[in-house]
Amino acid sequence: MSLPILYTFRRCPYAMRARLAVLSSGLQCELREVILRNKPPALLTASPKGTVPVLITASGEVLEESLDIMRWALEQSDPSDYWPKKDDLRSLSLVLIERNDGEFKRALDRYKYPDRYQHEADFDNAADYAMKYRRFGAQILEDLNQRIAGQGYLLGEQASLVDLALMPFVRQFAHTDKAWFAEQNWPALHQWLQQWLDSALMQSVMNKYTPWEEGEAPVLFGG
Ligand SMILES: N[C@@H](CCC(=O)N[C@@H](CS)C(=O)NCC(=O)O)C(=O)O
Repeated sequence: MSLPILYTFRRCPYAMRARLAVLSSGLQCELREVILRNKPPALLTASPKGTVPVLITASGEVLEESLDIMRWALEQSDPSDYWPKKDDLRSLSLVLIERNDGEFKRALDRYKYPDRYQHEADFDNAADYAMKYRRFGAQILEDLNQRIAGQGYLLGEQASLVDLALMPFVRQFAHTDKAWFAEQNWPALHQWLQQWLDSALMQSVMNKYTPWEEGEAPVLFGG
């Protein structure tokens, strides 16, 4: 039987969350590392929108949103109970992910790469623009810190899909200026991030793979 195929890019936070979920599910996939500026035709044929991650199931269904891939994996096998059973926790997860992928990602991109946004109406100069968006992002991080404080994870005392979904983005924000991040009064968030970064799960997810080429022997991931 053919394995599901996961097109991914090591440093993409959306692809990271998909790999985190697949790995924690224990399912096995064929991993295809992609270079974003040179996407393989097989990926674009399966998913013309051209983003990663993309997962093609064994039956040929194409999942082209990271959250769909996470749910696809955890709905089949979830040994760590990451996908909450209760409706209210599922709804809260989706609200937090939507804010992350919308407002927070927007702030992250403008803080990290201000020069790319010179055409925007509120752009004055790169340094001030970056700081403005760092402040927006920091408000959300402040909220995450409060949610984690006293319970350890975003939804409670147990890690969940929402921790996996947000962590790669918090990591990117933190790594943009590590000294600044470390100075912020967010002890719970600092500990939460460090714990994920040190985890065996995250270490495996960050393994390096050479970019995939058509006709190569499959690279197995997870399982
Ligand atoms: N909503 C998508 C977003 C995925 C996304 O934007 N991925 C970026 C890389 S981090 C991408 O593939 N961009 C296309 C490109 O840079 O060519 C998801 O959740 O999977």
